[in-house]
Amino acid sequence: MHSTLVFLFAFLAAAVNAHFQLQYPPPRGVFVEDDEPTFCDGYLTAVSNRSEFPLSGGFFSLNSEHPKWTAGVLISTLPDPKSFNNFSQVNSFFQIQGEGAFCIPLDFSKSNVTSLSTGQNVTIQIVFDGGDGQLYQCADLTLSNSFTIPTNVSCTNATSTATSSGATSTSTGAASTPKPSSLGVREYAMSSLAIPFTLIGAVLGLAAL
Ligand SMILES: [Cu+2]
Repeated sequence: MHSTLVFLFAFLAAAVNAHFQLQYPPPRGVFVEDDEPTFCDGYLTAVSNRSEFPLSGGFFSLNSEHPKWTAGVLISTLPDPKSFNNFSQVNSFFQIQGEGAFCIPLDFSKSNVTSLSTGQNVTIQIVFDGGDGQLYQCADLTLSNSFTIPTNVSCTNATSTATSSGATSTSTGAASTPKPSSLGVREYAMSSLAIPFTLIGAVLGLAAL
């Protein structure tokens, strides 16, 4: 009973605060708003109970409390990374307009990070900027070429308005059948793989807005 109430209050607190909350894969610990501007939301040590995560065809999901935001994924292959220098950028940063739940493809097999293998332990760090500075949450993973994200893990998008400064449109015309909005963001992110867009570039792009 007591723990249920604690959980409920934690959930409500997260729901009314600004910033973002990584939903999947699970972050190292519960969201701490005041620590989110710091490395791994203030969680400095890799967890022992890592989440299995697919080498290809994966996604991550988050809840955005900001209406317009830029995000990206960093990865470290160290067993217990301790600084941003231990991370490299997985894919292009992307910009999305909308608050609420978002599901973004995270396909390591199609990323610019090579030589990842099944069974490997990695840490991802989600970088998010909704206008009040860069925010960070980390998840400790074990990669797998046989693991599929369970279908009960939510993958939805509150809006389908993904854009990017300098990114070309991903529209391919009317030939394809209508798709759910979630696929819009997926397609956008896939096409963005071809666009060199560094972390520094993302910061400069935001500053120019
Ligand atoms: Cu915020």
